[in-house]
Amino acid sequence: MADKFTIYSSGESQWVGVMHLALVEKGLKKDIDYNVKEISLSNGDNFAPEYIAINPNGTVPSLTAPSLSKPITESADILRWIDARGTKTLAPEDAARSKEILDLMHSPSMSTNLILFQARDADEMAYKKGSAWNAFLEGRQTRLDKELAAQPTHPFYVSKTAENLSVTSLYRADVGPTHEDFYKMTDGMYRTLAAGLDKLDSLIALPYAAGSRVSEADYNTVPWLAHAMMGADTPVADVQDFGPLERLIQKTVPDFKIGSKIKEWWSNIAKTEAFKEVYPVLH
Ligand SMILES: N[C@@H](CCC(=O)N[C@@H](CS)C(=O)NCC(=O)O)C(=O)O
Repeated sequence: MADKFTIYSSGESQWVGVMHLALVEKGLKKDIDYNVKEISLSNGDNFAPEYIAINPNGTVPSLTAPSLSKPITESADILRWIDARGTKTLAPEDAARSKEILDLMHSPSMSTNLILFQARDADEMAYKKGSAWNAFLEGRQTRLDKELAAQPTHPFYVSKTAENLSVTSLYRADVGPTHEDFYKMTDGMYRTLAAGLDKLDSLIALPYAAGSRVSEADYNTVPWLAHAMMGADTPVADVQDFGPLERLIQKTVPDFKIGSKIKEWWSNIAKTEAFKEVYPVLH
């Protein structure tokens, strides 16, 4: 194929799911239509100078192609580039609704990092410290420290190392009074997350997120929810079990429930071939 492209992906990433759902939907095949470069987030390979040259945010996914003058570094843009190849299928019926859904799912206040890394009390903090997320943060820190030592004034490494250390240092400290502000902040963030999920419920059109056919609105939302459910310790094969995520949020917002439209939509989208291929389990 003339324009064989390269995707930068990671088994540890949520947002690569947008791209993988689109690749399956469009019938594009690994090694034939595109090559895959796997980036380890837990080793901080996304912070390697060679990768920062491709994606200055140090995030996955990214996509490069001979026809592109520069890499595409946002999952929503990657989906659209993939969708433009061949028959267009992922454009939303209701563009305004779809835009609102995309803006919500990608907004910083909905970041699933809250669920993965933060804590609201000493028990949660102790649990997180004993979890794989601690090793994940330390792996990144080791890599960032190394890259910063090699390039001490590089703006990306200066800010990213400080940002990661602000969380890593809470994991390194004994659980105690130093964590109180973190707990309060986290509690407030769960309130915002609950409100965001209520908003998502109000935005969902049925049967699919933006109307009667599957579109980019679905494929930018599935990875968020699958990752949030996994982060809430839902057994990964229990794709339809919202209980653990609801209970996690109810600790801050006692009457919180995942909305009925989200539940119906999830059940619909989970029956599609692309969902089944990319999400045999939650991740
Ligand atoms: N807005 C970006 C977000 C990408 C993103 O944050 N990816 C995460 C993995 S899901 C990442 O690479 N994180 C590494 C980091 O922030 O250091 C997109 O949608 O592509």
